[in-house]
Amino acid sequence: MILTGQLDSPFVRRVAIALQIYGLPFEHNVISAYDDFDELLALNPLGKVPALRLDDGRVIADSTLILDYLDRVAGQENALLPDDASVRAGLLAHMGVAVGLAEKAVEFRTETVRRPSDKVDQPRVGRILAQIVSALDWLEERTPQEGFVSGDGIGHADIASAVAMTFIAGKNPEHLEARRGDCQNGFKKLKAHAACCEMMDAFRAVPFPPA
Ligand SMILES: N[C@@H](CCC(=O)N[C@@H](CS)C(=O)NCC(=O)O)C(=O)O
Repeated sequence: MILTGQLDSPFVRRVAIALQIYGLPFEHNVISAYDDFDELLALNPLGKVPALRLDDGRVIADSTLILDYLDRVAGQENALLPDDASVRAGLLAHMGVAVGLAEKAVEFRTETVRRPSDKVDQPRVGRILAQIVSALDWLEERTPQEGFVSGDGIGHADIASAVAMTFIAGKNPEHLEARRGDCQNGFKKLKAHAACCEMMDAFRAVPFPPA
């Protein structure tokens, strides 16, 4: 298997971390979604990362779809989402907000860093910021004081939350400042949960690159 994409992408990173946890060997093709666009388009018709090339040549894109496949390769015992529909529903909801938060954090940078400053659409940026704060609030409320969101062991919901938090802390830490009473405690549980995950071997093996 070959995983394409850089580890500064929270989506590539959540797949790389899961691969470490499963203990599945993979090659890492570190190309940029922007600077190596032609190479990426040849691999994934959407020109996006992550993309996972299977040994038979098929390519799966989108981190959640890749992880759905990998959970099945790893087998029921090692899957990072439980099978029980009711438990799974709660964790899918958590994972959905965490992955969506990462998407909004990336979109914020696309709107503010990649656009010429006189072309920035401020109302759109304001909407993205509101979505980021709302998602952070939602996740903070549902993150335990200690341990994992997924129960006894780490799961996809935990990984998605931790990589989103690390991305935001690395790129736009101002999002994490409590403001307007949105979150009085400064997202303390979310930060502690991410810090705890980042200390695990699977996270340290595929670290978020320093700026
Ligand atoms: N929902 C997707 C998001 C993937 C995504 O947005 N990747 C970014 C890099 S962080 C990308 O490839 N952007 C290039 C583009 O959209 O043109 C996933 O979970 O894989």
